[in-house]
Amino acid sequence: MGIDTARGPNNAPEGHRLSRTEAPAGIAPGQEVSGAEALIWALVEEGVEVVFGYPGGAIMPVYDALYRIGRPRHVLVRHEQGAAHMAEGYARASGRVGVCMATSGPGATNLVTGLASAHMDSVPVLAITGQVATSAIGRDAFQEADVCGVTMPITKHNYSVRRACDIPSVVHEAIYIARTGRPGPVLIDLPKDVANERVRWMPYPPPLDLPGYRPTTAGHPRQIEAAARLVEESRRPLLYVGGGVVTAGAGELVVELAERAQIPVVMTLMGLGAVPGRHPLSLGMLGMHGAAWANYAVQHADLLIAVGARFDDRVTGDVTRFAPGARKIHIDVDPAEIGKNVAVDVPIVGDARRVLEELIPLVAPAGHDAWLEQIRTWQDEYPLLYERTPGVVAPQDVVVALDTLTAGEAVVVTDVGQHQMWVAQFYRFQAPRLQITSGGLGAMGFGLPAAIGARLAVPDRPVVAVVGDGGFLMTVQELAVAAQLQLPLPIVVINNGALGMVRQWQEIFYEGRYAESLLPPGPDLVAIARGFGVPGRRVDRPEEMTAALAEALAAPGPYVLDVVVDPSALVLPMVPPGRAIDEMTGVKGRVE
Ligand SMILES: Cc1ncc(C[n+]2csc(CCOP(=O)(O)OP(=O)(O)O)c2C)c(N)n1
Repeated sequence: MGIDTARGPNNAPEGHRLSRTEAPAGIAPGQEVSGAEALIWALVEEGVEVVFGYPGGAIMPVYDALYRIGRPRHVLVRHEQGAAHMAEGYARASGRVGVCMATSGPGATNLVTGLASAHMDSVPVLAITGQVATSAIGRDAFQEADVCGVTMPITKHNYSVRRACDIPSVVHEAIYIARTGRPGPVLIDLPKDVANERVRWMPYPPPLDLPGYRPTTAGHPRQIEAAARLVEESRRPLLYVGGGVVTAGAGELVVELAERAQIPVVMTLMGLGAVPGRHPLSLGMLGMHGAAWANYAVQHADLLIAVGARFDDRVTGDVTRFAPGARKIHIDVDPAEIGKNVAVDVPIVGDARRVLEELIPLVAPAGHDAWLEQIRTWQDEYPLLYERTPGVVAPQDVVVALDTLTAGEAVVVTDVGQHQMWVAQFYRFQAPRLQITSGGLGAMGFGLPAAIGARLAVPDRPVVAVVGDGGFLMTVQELAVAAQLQLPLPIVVINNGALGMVRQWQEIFYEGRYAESLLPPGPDLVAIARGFGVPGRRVDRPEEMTAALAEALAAPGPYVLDVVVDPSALVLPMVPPGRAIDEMTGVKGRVE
């Protein structure tokens, strides 16, 4: 399977359109339209292919316009949280802006989790919400909620539209802001009377006038030179790569730099796949559940080159003891990230791709044999280990089998919990945008809807959802969407009968007091799937697991594989809270 990691026009800093194909114009300047129609035409002009949404009173004019114009494609979700996560999944898989839509009040507030998740992981999402009529705003009208107020801290920007004539430029700006600089979610709140107001359609696209918004994309040349000098002086350099590299389409350049100067690479959860997991210089994930060798490499490095990473606490552990002997270069498009958690020696604000393009020619080819040899010793001495109980499926084995069957080239969308970390540890993602997960927010219920969004975004790649039995039930109703659209989508439930990650913390830090983390037996997930018209199978024997997984992967439509796994399995190693990242427990696959 060939994976095209090239950066499409949507994700380039210049240009305004979302899709590679020019949207055919269906409307002429001067034509009279309603505000709702203007909104839909603007989406069409922007090349929006699909909108995930759910109708209701305040947004009915928009749905009526959508019905009459017949574009973009609309996917009716079964809960607005699903719409936001589908838009996220669509955006994360494709790099294009994902669009979701909901009515005012409860519809809009149901989007909040997905918007917060997109905000934390810098995912370009456009949310369109209906609002009560302007005359009713502030009067506690039926289904009124101050959505701009509610989403202020979890969106990159939001708009309350008051005049229909502003709608095309608001849509154009909103999409531009969502996908440029450090991407993020943008919300447009549209009162019902504004949606009904009549206006004349103007030439599209309207000019962009954003004096207060000019993301810096080119790094400072002197800082880039200083970085190159640090690389040359260093004997134990390490690249620390985050989701910003995936967003910037800079994975191949990181590989180029790594190979040129023989620099090993550790990745954050969000950065996985930026460098192929099977590449000899890839050390996999660092941090709380990172491999021991990756964390040791960080703590022994004399230079840390952070690219599109934000020194998150799950990565650094005790931040005052993170990479203590390393000088630090930090490349990030968002100036607010520089120095936020860790003091750096060379800060470079800019787009990771542009900065690396400038940096690479300044770095002389080099080898670091002793350093790489030291890391290989750690890899031999402290491999990723886990225990197997005879007759019981080890959850890690499910991920290893998935990795083998798909050669690390599937889009794997996870929910949140232990299974998410096992996928991060044992699935060796071969390309950017294959790993899709709610990293920063860690929102349970993300997996199934995000996988549906991803499935629609990249129809020619295998997409697999891996979810826990807890999180699966949080958004299980979206199975109806997968069934309705007959999406080829294997859903692998790692069923440990528990809220596994909570249970794990309770086992290690709360002396085994499993307060409300053990799920009562049932429900029958295969029967639930059948109720949605989705076939499925339960498997609990190790010798049957791989064949059952292969069957699920080959299914022509959605398929639920309920894998009953060892309930006592732990995600190890683990950095206990407050410790430095080389103070791991469970390096040998069990808690000592
Ligand atoms: C919406 C939400 N509520 C609560 C949590 C806290 N939480 C993190 S992991 C986890 C357990 C997840 O259990 P399950 O989905 O069965 O996956 P497992 O850990 O067993 O793989 C919980 C409750 C969360 N991350 N998100």
